[in-house]
Amino acid sequence: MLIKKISVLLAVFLLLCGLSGCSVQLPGTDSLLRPPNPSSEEQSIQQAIFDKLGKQPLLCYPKRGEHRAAITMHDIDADGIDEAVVFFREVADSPNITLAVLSKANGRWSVAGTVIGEGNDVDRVDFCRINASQAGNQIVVGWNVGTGNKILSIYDFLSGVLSPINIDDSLTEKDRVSLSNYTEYSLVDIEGDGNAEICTVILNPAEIQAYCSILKLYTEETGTSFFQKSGGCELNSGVTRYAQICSGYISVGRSAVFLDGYLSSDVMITEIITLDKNTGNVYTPLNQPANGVYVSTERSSLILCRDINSDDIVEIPFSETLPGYEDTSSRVTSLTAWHVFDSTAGEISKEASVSTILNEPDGYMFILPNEWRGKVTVKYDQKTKIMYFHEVSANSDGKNVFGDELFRIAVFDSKNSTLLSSSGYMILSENRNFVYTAFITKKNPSLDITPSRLKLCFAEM
Ligand SMILES: [Ca+2]
Ligand SMILES: [Ca+2]
Ligand SMILES: [Ca+2]
Repeated sequence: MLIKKISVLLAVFLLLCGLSGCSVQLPGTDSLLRPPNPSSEEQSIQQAIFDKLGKQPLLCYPKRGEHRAAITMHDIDADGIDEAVVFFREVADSPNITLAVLSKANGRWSVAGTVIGEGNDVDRVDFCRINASQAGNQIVVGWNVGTGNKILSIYDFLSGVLSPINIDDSLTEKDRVSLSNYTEYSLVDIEGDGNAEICTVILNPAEIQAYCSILKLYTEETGTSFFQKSGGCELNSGVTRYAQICSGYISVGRSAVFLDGYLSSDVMITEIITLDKNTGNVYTPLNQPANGVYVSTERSSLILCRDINSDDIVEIPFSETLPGYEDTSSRVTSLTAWHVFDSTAGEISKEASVSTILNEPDGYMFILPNEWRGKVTVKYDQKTKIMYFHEVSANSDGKNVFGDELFRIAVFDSKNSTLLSSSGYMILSENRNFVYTAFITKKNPSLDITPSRLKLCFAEM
């Protein structure tokens, strides 16, 4: 049990550090990105571009994704030495952005290859092994084009040569365009064959149904590689915008893409995109209109999917009513039960992997031990920022009511925490602004409420 709790906390910690498989895609963060003083290595890279162009490159930063720097170091061709991947404009008002790959030999950087990008800004850049028949990764670049449109490009860097991998040119122009456009994309080995595919998602293009496509790399005998659509399916068109896309597993060895989207400003759903093992087709198991299947993942709390317990399987958060709130609704004091999709049964798992109480206003979560479920409920006082954990009792009608207080979690301003020293509160966690504390009010041996347990169950968000 202790190990499980530690793994849960570790998962939370990794999430806070941004190391989980699911990357939250924040809106444009130009204002947050201050170009740091370039290191001497970065100066050498910029100098190599200057030597090639005869002018100083104006660096561009990817707006979203894992790699937000204008210069990203990555060993693309797997020779053990990092290349530098750089985005820049040659002149300030140029509509074009250049992607350059530089290599280092004998201590000197030089430009190995450049291509003009498809857009006027960089959305994301990723590195992924899409072609398992060769060592190294491909460079996947999402370009912003005008307002709202995004185009995907994939580049090879083989034997020191940078070249785009095209979409099958036997397709019509319209099909090629529709395959390379995206609202979101995710890299996923959906067939589990060791090669990554690219899942592109388009939200309601020109008022038609939202859909996803799986782009797969094919290599001809001549060695020429190209992308073709290997599958796709329709998505929920009620979604107004996406909050997160990530790839992960729905069960051991079975990959999927998880898509969190807003139905309205305060209602979120999750869509799962995976392969139907029987037909080999891509489908959304939670939403199959043709088969009359709709498994609701609607929730009012705007919480995203994640692998909450570090077992590689992604959980979907569901809001549950806590005892005592059956006749009312409260967003702060609801339980979030993290369930997996049971692909054998074709439904959401009956048992939650983990249950949490999320206090979004105060920025923390409390993992409710399974054996406390139904026995413990909470009250929240927004003014004092105190969350009270109570026993659950039943009234004469058999309805759940609040019993005795067991413990409370209080948030103090870190500059004004003198109260703490004499009050019996213990510190659960602290940061620059706040001290998170707990006070055990009543011993309840059957629930095993101890300071060390409260600490294990608590995590800042
Ligand atoms: Ca290399
Ligand atoms: Ca694959
Ligand atoms: Ca999990």
